[in-house]
Amino acid sequence: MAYGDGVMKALTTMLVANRGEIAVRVMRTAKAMGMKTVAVYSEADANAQHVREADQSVCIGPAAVAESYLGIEAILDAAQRTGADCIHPGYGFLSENQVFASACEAHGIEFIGPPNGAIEVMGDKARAKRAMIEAGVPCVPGYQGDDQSLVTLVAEAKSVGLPVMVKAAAGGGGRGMRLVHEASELESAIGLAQSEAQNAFGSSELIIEKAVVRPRHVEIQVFADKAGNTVYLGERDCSIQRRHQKVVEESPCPVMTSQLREAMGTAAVEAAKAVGYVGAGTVEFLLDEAGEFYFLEMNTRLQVEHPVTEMVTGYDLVEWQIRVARGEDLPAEQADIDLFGHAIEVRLYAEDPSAGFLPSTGPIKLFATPEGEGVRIDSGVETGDEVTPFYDAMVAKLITYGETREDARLKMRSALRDTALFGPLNNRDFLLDVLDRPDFIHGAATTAFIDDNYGDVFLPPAVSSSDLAVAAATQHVLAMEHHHSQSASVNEELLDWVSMGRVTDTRRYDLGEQTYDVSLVPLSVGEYEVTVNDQTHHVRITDMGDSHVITEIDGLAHRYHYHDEAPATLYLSSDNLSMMLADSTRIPPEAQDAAGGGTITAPMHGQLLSIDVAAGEAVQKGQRIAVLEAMKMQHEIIAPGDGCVVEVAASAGKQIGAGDVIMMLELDE
Ligand code: MV4
Repeated sequence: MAYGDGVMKALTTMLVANRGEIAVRVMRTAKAMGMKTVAVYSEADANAQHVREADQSVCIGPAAVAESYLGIEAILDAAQRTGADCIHPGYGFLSENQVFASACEAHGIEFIGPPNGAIEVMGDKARAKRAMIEAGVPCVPGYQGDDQSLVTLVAEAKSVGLPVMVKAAAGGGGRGMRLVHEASELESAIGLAQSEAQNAFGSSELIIEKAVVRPRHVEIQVFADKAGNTVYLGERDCSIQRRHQKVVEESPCPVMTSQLREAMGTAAVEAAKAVGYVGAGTVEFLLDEAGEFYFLEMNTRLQVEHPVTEMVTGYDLVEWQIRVARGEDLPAEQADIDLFGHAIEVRLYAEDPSAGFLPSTGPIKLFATPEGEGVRIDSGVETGDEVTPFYDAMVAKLITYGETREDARLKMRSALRDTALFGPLNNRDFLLDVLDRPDFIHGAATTAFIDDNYGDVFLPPAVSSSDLAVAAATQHVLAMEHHHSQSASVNEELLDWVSMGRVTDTRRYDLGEQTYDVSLVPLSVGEYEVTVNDQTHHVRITDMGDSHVITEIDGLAHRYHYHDEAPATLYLSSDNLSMMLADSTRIPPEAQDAAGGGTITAPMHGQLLSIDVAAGEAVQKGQRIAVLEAMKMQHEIIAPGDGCVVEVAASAGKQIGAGDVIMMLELDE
């Protein structure tokens, strides 16, 4: 079918060629519009939330993306078997893949995305830039020509003027990019960039641009229907990024004016029209300190951060995509599109900020998020699910809305304080810190924000003695409840407590270098005197649910999320700190034994500090064989019995996931 011929298509069944939060989010709108939904999944995702929420689901292969979510044949086959008449690609994976888009068309399946030609032009920085210059869209001054000889590139860089950005034409999102300050470095930098580009993208083609200093990343959401109507839906400021991964996004951009918005919006619409765009697209610009803007690239998909645009415009962009795919006109004209209030989105990643933001995996023991007016959570996991190492580390997005930017910011702080993710380490505490930085508060953050404010690691705030007092009181109450529920044989400890009223309950938490000895004395039911090293607190447990506890510490009320792994471990999350606390006086010896006899696995995600034995060595029961550091605590891994080391599977200094094999022992009978 040709675009713009006015033909309407009835679309009844949507296959979503994606996973995680975006698959869940897309299916919700499809369902709301009366469509049947089909999920595809890899073997690692057999019980994932997007599969649970779909009407039908089809396994498309093993965990590795190349064998599942990138498998064009298997996905088209799933579409045919389930009668899907359209495919939504989400973001990432096949969303900007021309081969996939045309294969859908060849199979008579509507690809919910732009026409092939638009994907093709925008996928090549040099072609995209030439098309934009032709269309009158402001671009960063530079060179995007065919002559790729070293002599020409160096000469062009000099005439553009240093500093310059050297970018791979086939790259994107910051990959294959380098900044050159000195003329003397040009030749080697360009040579290196060419070989890197060849290796990474199969093409050594480069473009050269004047480097914009401390820009903001401001992108315009555009939408076009098949009749050629094209509009812009305001902007998103995505300046806060870590290594080209967005962390916080918002709309409107804090420094936007109505004149600038109209200029950028018009330029973005021209960009879309120049490539015959259809559907949802995003035109990325750099905005410099003088208020000049420059085209960077166009993303030919629905983006991760689209919810902030939905919040300030009131439109459902997935609904718009479906209407456009059916052949309908855009639901609104430019003159009708207004922005109201302010929206902020943060990305919750399963990663370890204290270890360079390395991905963190494992079972999710608790995922609790707040509900309320002006708070939206887009997530792809629930309590009991698992974060696996195969896919992107983003597990959820929190989006808040307020009348003003400050309203939205305060609402986000409060939403994050009410969020707990236990199991995989995550960036919640980091996000809270970002929200309170002066540059963010003042709307002054540029792309230099993370470098200006943080190094390569983020160290969480220090644990307070009142947090540890709450931990001890919570563990005490849970243990008492457990004894009560097992009342057939009344525990000695409980008997002591009942008959004498007061018995000191002691615990020891090792956190990094520090050891905290905690002693708890019950004063009355739910009321304790808790001493942490030398500091004494008065703790009252005022309310306790399955996953939250409200306490009054020295007269001040606090709310915590918790997850209990009796008898030793308690996950606890305060307003700004997520903790995993293990009471070393209660770690049972059997918990240190490995699951499969001689298979020694990591009890939790962490960094292996040492491996103390080598293959072939004999070990004795109780001997330390490795040390794991997790959440600033050192855990000794001990041999569960006498035997011999068959194989060492992990190495010291490396991150390791919960359940990963450290070594194999052969235990004596
Ligand atoms: C630039 C630039 C400065 N000058 N180009 C990074 C991602 C890719 N989309 C383009 N990027 C940049 N291109 C010129 N001519 C600075 C960046 C940049 C950046 C852009 C957006 C968001 C975050 C960024 C972080 C570092 C550098």
